[in-house]
Amino acid sequence: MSSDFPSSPPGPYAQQSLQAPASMEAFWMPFTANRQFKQRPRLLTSAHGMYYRSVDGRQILDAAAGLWCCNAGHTRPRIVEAIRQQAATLDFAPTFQMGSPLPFVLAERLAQIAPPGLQHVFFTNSGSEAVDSAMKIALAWHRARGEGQRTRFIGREKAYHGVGFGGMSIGGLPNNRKWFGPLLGGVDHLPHTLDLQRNAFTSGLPQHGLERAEELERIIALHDPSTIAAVFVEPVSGSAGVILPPEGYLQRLREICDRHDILLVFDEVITGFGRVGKAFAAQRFAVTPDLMTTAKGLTNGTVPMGAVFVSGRVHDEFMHGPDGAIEFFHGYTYSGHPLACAAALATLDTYAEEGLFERAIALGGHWQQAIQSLRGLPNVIDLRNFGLIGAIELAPREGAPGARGYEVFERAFHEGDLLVRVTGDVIALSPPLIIEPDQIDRIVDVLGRIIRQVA
Ligand code: PXG
Repeated sequence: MSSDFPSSPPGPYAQQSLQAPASMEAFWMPFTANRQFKQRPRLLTSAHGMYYRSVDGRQILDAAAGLWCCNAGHTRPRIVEAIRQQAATLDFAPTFQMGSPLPFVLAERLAQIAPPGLQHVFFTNSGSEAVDSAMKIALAWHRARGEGQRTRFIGREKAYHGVGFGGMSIGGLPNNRKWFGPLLGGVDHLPHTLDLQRNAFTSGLPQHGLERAEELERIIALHDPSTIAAVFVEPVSGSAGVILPPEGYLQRLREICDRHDILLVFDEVITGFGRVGKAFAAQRFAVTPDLMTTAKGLTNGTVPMGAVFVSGRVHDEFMHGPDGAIEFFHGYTYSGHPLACAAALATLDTYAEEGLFERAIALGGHWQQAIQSLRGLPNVIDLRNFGLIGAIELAPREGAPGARGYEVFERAFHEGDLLVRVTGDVIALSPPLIIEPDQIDRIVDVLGRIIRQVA
C-alpha cells in the first residue's frame, strides 16, 4: 500500500509538511487540548486514498474522512490537478459586482444534484458561514415579503451549526455556548432525539421519539407563529456524537413548518455529498427543506468552501426591487473562489464517475453488521449506524466523562493505526465512501481490541 503514496519530490513547501515542525508554540490549535496535544502530538504528513501517513511513517486508516470531509478519499488525482491548473489560470477573481465563469458553472452543477426546487446557490467558505448566511437569508426573506417581525429561530439541543454567533446561538452544545455571553436573542431549542433507554442498539433509524417533533408546535405556540423565521436542524447530528432522527421525525417538522409559514433549514454540512446514500439527506429522507447548508464534502475537504442551497420561492422574492439595487447585502471576499470552484467541480465528477453517492447504501448492510458486532463489549452502551456513519457510545468512567472515549481515540491512533473522531465518550465513524469491506472489518477489529483494553 505504501507504494501508492506519491513518490515524486514534493517541493520546498510540501517538503515541510513531511517532518515534525521545529516549534509547536505559535499555532493555537482549534477545539484541541493544546498542552496535552503538544506533549504527545498526533501529526499527519501525507495522505492517499483511505490512508494518512503519520510523521513516524505509519499508515493510518482514515475512519473519519479527515473531519467528515474527504468523502472520495485523499489526494484524488483529478481534484489535485484541477486545483493545480486553476491556481495557474485564475488565482482569484472578485464576485462583488464582478464575476468569473466557474461559480456559475458550479452552481448549475450543484442545482442538478440538489433536492427538488433548491436550484439557487450562495457560496461561503465554511459550514459556519453557510449557517450564518442561511439565517440572514431567512430574516431578509421574511422582511422582503412584508413579514419582518419574524425574527426568531428555533434550533435544537445538542445541535452543532458551527461557531459563528448565529450558529452558536441556534446550536445546542453547552461547551460551545457558555463562554461567549448572551449570544443571539430570540432563539429557542427543540429537545434532542437521543434516547438510549428506548432506542439503544437500534440498527438504522430509531423507532421511538417521533413525539419530540411535536414539541415544535408547543414552542411555536409559546412565541406565536408570526414571530418565527426558521427552524434549523441537522438531519443527522454529527458533532454531538451521532444522533439520528426517529422514523417520521423530519417529515413531521416539515408539516409543522409548512402549517405556520416557517422556513425549514437542513444543515447538511456532514450529511451532504453521499454520506447517507444519496447526494443529500433531504433526498434519503424524502423531505425537502427551504434552505440547505453544506460544506466539507463539497470540495472533498481540499479547499475551504460552503454553499447554501436556496429554493426558488425564497430566492425569487429577493428579485423584485428596482433594477440596479443590490438584492442581498451579504457575501464574503472568497465567495465562489476559483480554486474552491475547480476543486468542487472535480470532486463532483469524481463522485459521479465512481458512483460514490450510492455507495453508502451498497455498503450499508456490511457497515451495519460490523458496527453492531461490537455489542456486548465492555462499557459499550449503544451502537448507532446510518448511511456510512457509525457511533459507539461508551459508558463514562466515574467522575471522568470523556476519559474513556479519549483513551480509545488515542490508542486507536498510536497503537491501532486508525483515525476515528471522539466526542465525549462517543466514538464517531465516517470513513471515505471509497472504503472497502475488508477496511470496514479492520476498523471494527481494532476498535474491538482497544475497547477491551480500556475496560
Ligand atoms: N454545521 C454542521 C452540521 C457541522 O457538522 C458546521 C456546521 C461548521 O462547519 P465549519 O466548516 O465552519 O467547521 C459543522 C462542522 C465533529 C466535527 O467532530 C464536526 C464539525 C466540525 C468539527 C468537528 O464531528 N462539523
